This record gives sequence, structure tokens and C-alpha cells, in this order.
Amino acid sequence: MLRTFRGGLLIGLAVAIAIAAGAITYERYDTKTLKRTIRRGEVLCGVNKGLPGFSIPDNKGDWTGFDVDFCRAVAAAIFDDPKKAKFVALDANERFKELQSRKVDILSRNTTWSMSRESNYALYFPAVAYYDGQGFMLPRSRNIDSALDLNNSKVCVQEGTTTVLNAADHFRANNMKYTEVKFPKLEDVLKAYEGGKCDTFTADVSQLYALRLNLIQPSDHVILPDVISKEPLAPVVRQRDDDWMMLVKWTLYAMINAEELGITSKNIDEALKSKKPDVMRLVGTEGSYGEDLGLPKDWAARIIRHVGNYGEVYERNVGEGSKLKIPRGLNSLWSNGGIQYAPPIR
Ligand SMILES: N[C@@H](CCC(=O)N[C@@H](CS)C(=O)NCC(=O)O)C(=O)O
Repeated sequence: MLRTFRGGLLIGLAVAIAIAAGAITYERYDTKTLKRTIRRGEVLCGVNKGLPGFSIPDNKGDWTGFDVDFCRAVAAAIFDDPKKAKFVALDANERFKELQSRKVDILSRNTTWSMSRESNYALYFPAVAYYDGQGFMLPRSRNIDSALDLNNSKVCVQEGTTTVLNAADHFRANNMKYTEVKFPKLEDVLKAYEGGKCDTFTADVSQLYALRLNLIQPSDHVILPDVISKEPLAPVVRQRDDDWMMLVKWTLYAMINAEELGITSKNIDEALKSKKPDVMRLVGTEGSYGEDLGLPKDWAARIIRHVGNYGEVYERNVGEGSKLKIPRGLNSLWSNGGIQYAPPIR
């Protein structure tokens, strides 16, 4: 015990002398994930293997989507290069284990933040990227326009998701009967729905918009306006790696703050010349916010230049600039009627 203590003192003394002599740079944090990521030269991102608007590869293996862009933003902050994000497709069922076993550095995959997921898997959801909720899709020909008119339905749902329990709660709370038609693989759930084996398909509303695009005749299917749950979709990281968690959290907040300040991928060069204090702190011409994260000063400017602000990412992937055309709704900025609100960079 005493020997360890003395040993520790000696190492501490040697480090202090080395710092004073300028021989090594003082590192404020022990950034294991960040260090490994830098050593490897890329960020490993766990994503959905094919959800239009969120993460989907084309036939050349180039990925696009909201969740994909978030990972690219992390890569841009670290490497000044959004291409340094590598995507690993993960099923709903395997996503948490694969993150825990370090197969990926970050999960950016339509995943709902819930208490048990943080506590049971020792994970952490740094901030909400997309406020979603669970809904129902059904054939237009059924002429149903309320989730309260689904008594005695056969409900298609994917196992291993928050969706299963929400559906059970909804039917029980409203005194309705239903039969679950569930499979671990999404393909099988969709096949069952398309094959008429279910009366309705339930999932997060954003996913219903995305999956409807893949049906043979999308316009034959309606998404009911009712939302039966809160699904705050968020990136996920491992617990006890606070500096990595901070980096992921502030990447998202930098994107939201950029939108609020009107800074976009188009006007970032002008923003770098701005004398407005809020803008200067965000783009790194004032303060040492980047250094405090273990990154260069211009970390946020890199994100905005290469990927864009939150609104740009939303619109091009899932909003008006996309096929999904999901209204901004809850994901509008707080100053615009929504609940997207980032703490300030100061
Ligand atoms: N947000 C919900 C649902 C997310 C989810 O995994 N949804 C399914 C249904 S669309 C999915 O992405 N499946 C694709 C797959 O497992 O590859 C959750 O975190 O549990």
C-alpha cells in the first residue's frame, strides 16, 4: 500500500517536472475512446442497416441520413474530415451489446433514450437528436383515422424495441384487444404487413415515414396522427468515458446553436470573421472551448462547414429537402415553436 503510494508520488513528481520543462503536454482528461479513435484514424458508428432518411447505404456503399450525418459531424470535429466516419450496420437486438463490447465508438441509430437502457447496459445518451413518438400505419382502404379504433387488430411490431411495450400499454389503457405479430428482424415484420398478416404496423413515426417509402404503393398507406409514446432518439456512448460523452453531446449542441445563430455550411467563412460574442465562441475565434474538449479551436466550425447546422441536416435528410417530408414539429428550435434547445457555449 505504502509502496504504491510512494510509487504514485514519484510518477506524479516526474510528470510535474516534465510538464514544467515543457517536455510533455498536460492532458486534462484520460480520453480513452477519443484516443483510440484518433489512433485508428476513424470513428466507428453503429447505425441502422437501412432506414431511408436516417441511415442507408447506396449500391456503392455510400451512406446517407440524419444518423449518418451526426456521426460525420463527430468525425469532422475530430479529424476535419467527415469521411473519417465508418459505419457498422447493427440490428435493433444487437445494438447495445455491440456498443458495450467496443465494436463501435458511438451508436447513432434511431434509438430511444430510456432509463433502463442507461442503467441496465451501463450506457449514456448524451442529448436528444430527434424527438419522436410511436404511431401506427395502416392501409388507407381500412378507413380508420384514430388509434382508438384499433380494437381487435393484429399488430405488426419488431422485437427488441421500445415499440412492443408501448403498444401493449396503449391497448391495455384503452381497453382494446390486439394480437402481436412480432419478429426479431424488421424484414420479416414488413413482409408480414405487406402480406396482409397484420391490420396495422406500429413503430416510431419517423420510421413509419421512412419504411412507407419502401412499400410497393406508399400512397396506399396512411400514418395515423395519434402519437402514443415519447421516443427521444439519441446517440449512445459507454458510461465512464465522460470526455467522449462530452464530445458527442457538444457536437449535437454546436449544430443546434449554429442553427439558432443562423450559421450554416454556406456562410461559415463569414461567421469566422464575425465580431458577435456568441458566434465567436461557437466558431472558436474566442475562448478555448475546443481545447477543453481535447479538440482544436475550430471544432464547431469544422462540423458546420462539412455537415451543416441542425436544421440543414434535418431538412436534407428527413424534412422538406427529402422524400420523407416529415414536418419539423417538436424538432423545431425552441425559438420557433419546438423543443430543440441547446445550452449555450460559454
Ligand atoms: N426507437 C425505438 C425503435 C428503434 C428500432 O430499432 N426500430 C426498428 C423498427 S423500424 C428498426 O430500426 N429496425 C431495423 C433493424 O433492426 O435493423 C427503440 O429504440 O427501441
